Amino acid sequence: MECVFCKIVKKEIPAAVVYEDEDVLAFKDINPQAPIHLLIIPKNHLSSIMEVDENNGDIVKKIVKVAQSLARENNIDKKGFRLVVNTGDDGGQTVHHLHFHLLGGRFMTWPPG
Ligand code: DGP
Repeated sequence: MECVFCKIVKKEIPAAVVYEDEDVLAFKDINPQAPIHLLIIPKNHLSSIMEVDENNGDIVKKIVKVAQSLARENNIDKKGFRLVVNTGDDGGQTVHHLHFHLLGGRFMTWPPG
């Protein structure tokens, strides 16, 4: 079965898109864990952060820039936010297409569960 985030990229399933360019897509998480919970993904399929290397690493810089501008747009840049990349089973990754969670709008506790 095809990756659910690839399907969102191809507009085969709907998502509340908040940012899009030729390489990056950002949309609202379907199961928000904070008042602001966005997912920022590369359009090209990478299974996890473990697949980032010198050939495709520019995408991470782009995603960080998108995260910064979405944080500003949502007025959480000054108060703070969390940018999270769950990786693998122990990391709690359930969708195997690299994604950065941008969470904000409430105080985040530490350590995470
Ligand atoms: P993770 O556990 O880090 O792999 O996070 C996957 C996130 O993806 C989880 O918070 C729920 C979200 N998600 C899963 N399927 C969909 C979907 O079809 N649409 C949207 N918008 N989010 C999804």
